[in-house]
Amino acid sequence: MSNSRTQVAIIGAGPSGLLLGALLHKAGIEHVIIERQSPDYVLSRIRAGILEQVSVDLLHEAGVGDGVSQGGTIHHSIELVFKNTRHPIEVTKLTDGKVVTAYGQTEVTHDLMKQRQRLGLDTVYSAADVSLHDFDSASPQVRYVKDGVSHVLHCDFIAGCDGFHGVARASVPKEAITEYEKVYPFGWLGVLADVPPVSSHAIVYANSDRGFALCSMRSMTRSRYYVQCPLSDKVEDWSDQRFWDELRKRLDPDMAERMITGASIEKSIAPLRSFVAEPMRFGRLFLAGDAAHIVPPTGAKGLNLAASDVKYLSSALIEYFNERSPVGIDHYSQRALARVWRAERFSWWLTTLMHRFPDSAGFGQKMQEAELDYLVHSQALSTSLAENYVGLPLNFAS
Ligand code: RFL
Ligand code: PHB
Repeated sequence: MSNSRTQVAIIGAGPSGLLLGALLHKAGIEHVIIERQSPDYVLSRIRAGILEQVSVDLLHEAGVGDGVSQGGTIHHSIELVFKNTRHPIEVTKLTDGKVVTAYGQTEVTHDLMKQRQRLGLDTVYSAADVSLHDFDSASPQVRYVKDGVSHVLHCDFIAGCDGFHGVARASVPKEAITEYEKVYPFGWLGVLADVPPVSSHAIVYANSDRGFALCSMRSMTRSRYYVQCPLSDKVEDWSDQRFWDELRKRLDPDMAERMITGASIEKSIAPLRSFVAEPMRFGRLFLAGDAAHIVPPTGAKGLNLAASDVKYLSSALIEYFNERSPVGIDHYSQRALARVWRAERFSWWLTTLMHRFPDSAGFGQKMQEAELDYLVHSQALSTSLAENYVGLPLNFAS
């Protein structure tokens, strides 16, 4: 059995954990990250692609802004497709100059991992049997097994950054936590391919009578596309040819014709879910990112919410250790949840507007078309879409 000590034990080396580690290190606060998977496995997960300005600013603050500055693509608009027709929403014009940046979660993770390596920061990968103890006392511990040896890490605080299926939220007594959840009756089939994106200046969100489709990108030579599919579908049901044929049918004719196809380099199906756990603090344990909340990917808020949680949490911990003030940690949960619920609302609204629901043929479909018509002709509703898409400010009245 080996014993060690740090100030903050971070569970999970996804974007939340890595970003929190970088910000704490910069402020001179010791931490260790404990991750269940190997570095290669963490990097193999293809997920988010769109960063709000708040998230880009945070990457710069954490000292890893060069990657996104050099490799990111700035978007000034969104393309909405419905009834086979394309309608641009001029996001930048509607938000006094704000933009989003297309830059992959894989790249964000890679940039943060490289920085940790360079700085010699402590990350325990492939940790087994991770468990959390005594976080309702002043001396919490994290236990884990690495290469057959048991370890106890003593700390002042634990940050649960271990995603939706992690151990942190599951360690909280049931009566101390309230969970809110909505599961959607479909999934997204995603394909990554080394072909130029059909739209490199804007994400395309398509509502079609065959279901939702999305065209995104990772670079000028790498595309990320999705189609709505039944939850019962398996990746093996979808040959590349079937995927490209289906995607084309859900877009407007011009885009369908311009679409360049190629062999997929990744293909996966993700279920869609809205989920929030309240509160986000339990004594000396804090939850951040997907460990505390999930949004359906429509609107691209998941990674961005993880980043804003980490901004609030790192500021609170820095205030605690460097200014001896508990005000930030006492307000963390309330502050983070105010922004979480607004992003939950936006993601739920856009998901509901853009997808085919099994029970909403006829009237439901007409309501979607009427709302989309209203949206593209109304400055008020377009502005609401745009200001949520670029991301709400970090500080707003709640
Ligand atoms: P992660 O990325 O799940 O990382 C958690 C880490 O914790 C580890 N872990 C454990 N470690 C130790 N002990 C345990 N017991 C552990 N259990 C788990 C895991 O191995 C993992 O490494 O959570 P994090 O860091 O909070 O980051 C959240 C984001 O990954 C997520 O919100 C986004 O990917 C969501 N998302 C999107 N967000 C956006 O902002 N923009 C997008 O465009 C966007 N597109 C998407 C998405 C998510 C998708 N899927 C697959 C759910 C598109 C898709 C298809
Ligand atoms: C992506 O690039 O993976 C992506 C973009 C926009 C979304 C969801 C996912 O709304």
